[in-house]
Amino acid sequence: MNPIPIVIDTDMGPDDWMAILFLFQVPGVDIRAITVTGAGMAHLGFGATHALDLALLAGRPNTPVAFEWITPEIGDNVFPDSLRLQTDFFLGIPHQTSNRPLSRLSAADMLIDVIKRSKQKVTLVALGPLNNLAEAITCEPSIVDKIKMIYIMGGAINVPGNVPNSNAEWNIYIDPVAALQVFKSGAPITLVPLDATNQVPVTLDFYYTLGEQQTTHEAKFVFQTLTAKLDWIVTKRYFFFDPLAAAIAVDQRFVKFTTMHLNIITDKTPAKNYGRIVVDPKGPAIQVCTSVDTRHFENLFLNVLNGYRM
Ligand SMILES: [Ca+2]
Repeated sequence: MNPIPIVIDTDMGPDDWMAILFLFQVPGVDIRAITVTGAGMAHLGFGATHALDLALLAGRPNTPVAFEWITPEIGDNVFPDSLRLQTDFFLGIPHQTSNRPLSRLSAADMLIDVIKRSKQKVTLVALGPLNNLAEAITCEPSIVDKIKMIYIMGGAINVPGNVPNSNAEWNIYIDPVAALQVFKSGAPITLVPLDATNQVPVTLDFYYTLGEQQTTHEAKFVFQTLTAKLDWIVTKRYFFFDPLAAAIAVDQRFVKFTTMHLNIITDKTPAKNYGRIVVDPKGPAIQVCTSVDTRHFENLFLNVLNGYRM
């Protein structure tokens, strides 16, 4: 069987690192490129070079990495600076640095190029704000026909959000206009919202289990990442946001979906609704992950990271 072609679009936060290392370890997956947005967790240059470093760690140093050329106009909706700075410096985790160059293509052009050149339809795993995808689809709408599925970690539907207005979720809130362009593009979309990720907290039990079972470089790096996030784990504030979306992109035996017609509120007033996802019969049909078998996910994540069978 041909390997599944995947492009990861990411804002390179710590849970993105875990998701990326997981995907590199999945048998039968071909990571064609990593495209990095500067609108999310890591500032632009740092995020992109970290992606090269992770590709090196995963033994795929030639994976193309492209980034946005211009820091997007994202207004006031940004992650808190303290989080961004920690992310910029890889949470202080020691690692080998790649000496490979970043692509000469912008992130959007890389998305277009990889999708157009692929013989098979391409799966996109979107782990950050959606401005790269929106730009690619706007510049070259024909790529939509060659997208197998866009798996998006984002949104909060029937649960509270996690941004200052309490109703939206970060990835959508940072650029709701871009997210709505992607929603309306006609590409098939599977959304992994907070409704689903709330079901996969990073528990101390999982942390200790990973501590005992870290046989690969990938598993060791994830353990170090979680160690740096231990205060969040202890206070039950840390979840497998992006790793869940990545896992669903390659294995759907442990989740349930509901198809919903959804819209995104892009009006800035009232502020409490900005970036919120709402059910709207006129909105595009989106496959939404609503239920997760938590234990199955944890085992899958642990096994794949360690190079065991899925
Ligand atoms: Ca992310």
